[in-house]
Amino acid sequence: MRFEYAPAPESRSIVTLRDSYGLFIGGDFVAGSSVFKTISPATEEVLAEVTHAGPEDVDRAVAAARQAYERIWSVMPGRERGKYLFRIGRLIQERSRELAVLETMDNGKPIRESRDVDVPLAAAHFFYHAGWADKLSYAGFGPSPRPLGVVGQVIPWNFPLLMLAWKIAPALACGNTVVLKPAETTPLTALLFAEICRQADLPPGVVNIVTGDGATGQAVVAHPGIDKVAFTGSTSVGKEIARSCAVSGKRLTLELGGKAANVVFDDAPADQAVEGIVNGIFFNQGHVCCAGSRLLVQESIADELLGALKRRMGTLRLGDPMDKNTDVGAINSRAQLDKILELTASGETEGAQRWSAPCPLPDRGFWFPPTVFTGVSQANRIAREEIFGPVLSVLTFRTPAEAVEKANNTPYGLSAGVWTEKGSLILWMASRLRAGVVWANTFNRFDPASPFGGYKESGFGREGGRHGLEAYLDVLGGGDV
Ligand code: TAP
Repeated sequence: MRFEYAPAPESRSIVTLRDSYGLFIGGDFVAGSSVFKTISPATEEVLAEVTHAGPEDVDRAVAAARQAYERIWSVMPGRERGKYLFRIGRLIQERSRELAVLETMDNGKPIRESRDVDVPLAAAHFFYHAGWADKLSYAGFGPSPRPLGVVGQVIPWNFPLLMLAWKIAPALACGNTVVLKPAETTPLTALLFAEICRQADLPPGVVNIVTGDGATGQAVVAHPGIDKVAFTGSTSVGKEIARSCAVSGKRLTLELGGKAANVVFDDAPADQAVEGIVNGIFFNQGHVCCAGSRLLVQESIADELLGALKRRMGTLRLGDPMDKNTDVGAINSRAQLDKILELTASGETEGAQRWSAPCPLPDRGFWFPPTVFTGVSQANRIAREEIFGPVLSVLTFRTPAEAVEKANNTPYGLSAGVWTEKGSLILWMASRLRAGVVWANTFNRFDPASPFGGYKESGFGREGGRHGLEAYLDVLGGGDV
C-alpha cells in the first residue's frame, strides 16, 4: 500500500536573500574583482549574485588573517578562544532554521536533511571544539602545542555548512586563523556564517571567506602566506594540491573521494539492512564522499534482499527539497547531473542492468531517480569510479574472505559498512577492511568526537576527535597556546 502525503513545504520567509554578496575579509563584506550567480538546483532560479575572488582579493584575505593571527588569535588564551567558539555554536543553533532553509535553497538537499543533520552537526562541531580550546596541553601533543598560523581551507558543495564547520572549528580552537573558499555552487551558507562571526564579535580577520571557483581555490592553496592547507573535494584536485604543497613545504590534509562497500551477510536483519542501504546511498542524493555506493550482498540472499530494496526504493519521494516529506532532492548542478548520466550510461554499455525507482521527475532543475545496477562486475566503471549520485552498484560474494577482497578492491578507502548478527564477524571484517571508518549494522553516522578520514586515494589526515586537532597544531614545537 502506498501512502500519499499532502505537500508540507517549509517557508522561505525566514531567509532574507541579498541581491549581491561581497567577500568577507577582515570582518567586513568587501567588493572583489568580478561577480557570478548562484542558482537553486531545484528550480534553476537565480538566488543571488556572489563575488568572485581573484588573486589580489585572496592576497587581502591572507593579509587580514595573518594580522589577526599575530596580534590577536594566537596570543589569546585558549579559554577565551573557547568562548567565541561556544558563542558561534549557540548562534548556529539560534539561526538553525534560517541556515537549513538557505542550505536547501542553494544546495537542493531535502529540508529534512539540512534541518536534522547538517545544521545540528555543524553546531555540534563548534561546541565540541570549544571544549578543546583550553585543554590542548592535555590532548597528548606535548605540554604546549602551538598553532600553525594561517590556514587555507577549500571545501566542496555536498555539505556546505557542515564541511565549513569541520574545517573552521578545529582550526580556530587550536589558535589558527583561516581563509576559507566554499564551492562555487553553494556559497550562501558560508556567507551567512560570516554574518554569524560578526554577531559573535569574533575579532576581524580570524575568519575570512572568499567565494569563487576553482581558480580562487588554487589562489588560496598556492598563496605563499598560507602555512597549512586543508582540502575536501575530489581526488583529482587533491592530487594537484598535494603536488603544489610538496614543493612549498606547507602542511596539508586531504579529505577526498570514496567508493565504499556496504557488505550484507545472510544473517543480517533484512529490514534494517535495507534501511541502511537506502540511507547509505540515497541520503543527500548520494552526494556523500563516504556513500555506500557498492552493495556487496551474500549470494544466498541476493534475490530476496534486492526485491525488498526495490520495494523500499519505490516508496522514496523525490521532488521539492523544501517539502518536509521529500526524501530525495535535486542534483546539485548541471555538471554533476551530466557526470551521473555519463557514468550510468557506461554501466549499461558495459553490460550491467539498470533499475530506477518509478518516480516522476520535475520539469525544471536537475534530477536523477534513485537507481540500482545489478549484474555489475568489478571491472565496470560504475564499480570503480565515484559517481557521487543516487546510484547503487550491486555485487555478490560467497565467503567473508571474498567480501573483504572485493570491498578492498578499490583505490579509495574512506568508509565501509558491515551487516551481520555476529559480533565476531564484524570485528573480523573491520580489522581487514582498508577504510577509515567501518560502520556495523548502521551507516552514515557522524559525531564530532569521532575521527573521520581516508586510506589510499581517499586522502590523509583526520577530521574530528582528538586526532583532528593534530592537523592544526605544530606538534613538534613548544610554547604557549
Ligand atoms: P572538487 O571539484 O575537487 O572541488 C572541491 C573544492 O575545490 C571546490 O571549492 C572547488 O571550487 C575547489 N577547486 C576546484 N579546483 C581547484 C584547484 N585546482 N585548486 C584548489 N581548489 C580547487 O570536488 P567537488 O566536485 O566540489 O566535490 C565532490 C568531491 O568531494 C567528491 O569526490 C567527494 O567524495 C569529495 N568529498 C570528500 C569528503 C571527505 S570528508 N572525504 C567530503 C565531501 C566531499 P569550485 O566549486 O568552484 O569548482
